[in-house]
Amino acid sequence: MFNIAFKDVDTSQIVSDIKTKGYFVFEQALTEAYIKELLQEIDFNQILINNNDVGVVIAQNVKFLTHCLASSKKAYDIITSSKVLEICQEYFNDTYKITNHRIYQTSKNGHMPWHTDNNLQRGKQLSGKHNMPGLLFLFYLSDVTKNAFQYIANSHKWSHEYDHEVYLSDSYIDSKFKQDILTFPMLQGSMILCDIHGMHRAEPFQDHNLIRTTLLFQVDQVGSEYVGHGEKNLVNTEYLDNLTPEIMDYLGFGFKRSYPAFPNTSVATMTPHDLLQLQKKLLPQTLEAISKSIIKSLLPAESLINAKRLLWHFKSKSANYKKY
Ligand SMILES: O=C(O)CCC(=O)C(=O)O
Ligand SMILES: [Fe+2]
Repeated sequence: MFNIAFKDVDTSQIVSDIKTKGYFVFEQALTEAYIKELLQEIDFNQILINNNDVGVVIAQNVKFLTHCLASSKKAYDIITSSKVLEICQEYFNDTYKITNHRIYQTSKNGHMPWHTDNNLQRGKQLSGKHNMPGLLFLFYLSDVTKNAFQYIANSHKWSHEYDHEVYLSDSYIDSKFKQDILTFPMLQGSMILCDIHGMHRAEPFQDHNLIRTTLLFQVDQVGSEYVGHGEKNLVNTEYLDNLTPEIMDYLGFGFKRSYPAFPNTSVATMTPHDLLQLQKKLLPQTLEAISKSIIKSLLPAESLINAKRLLWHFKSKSANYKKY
């Protein structure tokens, strides 16, 4: 999963960098082969519609697989890796929990506002900022040349002055902190770790050929006064081959979570282009469903069951025949 060079980095060095500078970055922390396998677990072209599973949804120009702990073993293994847990253990001075996670694919254009991630929510709505310590983990799953992560140097020390704001405007940041903006274009596999109190964003971009894929997760030291803080974690039990009391606590076993999955999507959050593509796919399926329904209404239910029986016998016989 991790390159040897990253495994060899002293955890205390990582933690001390975050505590002083507010961030730590490492180029190509994940191996290329690992990312390839991880991406094979996700089909970004298969969007959830009446699908009885977790999967990909669309919010404008970004496709999200929010519940990746339920559908990507490779993502689960990164999120619960001993390196990540060691960093958390050393960074936090009390128990910590993963509060949100997702894999997302940004394409064509994007303009994310400057923000911090120490958010408290009431339902879907931001209700304020909190002062719990927290870490944001970001892994580039594609080469990121444009739309790179940006961080304002030392902002983790002053962002609380803006706790009454949801975002800061580009013009305000340019006027006051332009010289402090750090931009991190890096190759696939690179990792960025930052204090959630730091002011950051993904650099705005416009490029019809660009697709950026990212794994993000956030870990907060959730205090007892913040019961319910965080999104629910849907985990595939098949993946839980490394369960310890520490991981159970980190994943939030038995801990209430009241935030809805991010982002909040519906057909209305799709772009006109994606909606049209969807209609194209739905049209033949709609016609097929109509003809099936006409046949069903014309034939007695008994004959349909008999037809299904015969078809099953026929199929299983030909399958058996093929075996020999
Ligand atoms: O994708 C990025 O570079 C930043 C994402 C981010 O800050 C967020 O989703 O809160
Ligand atoms: Fe963020």
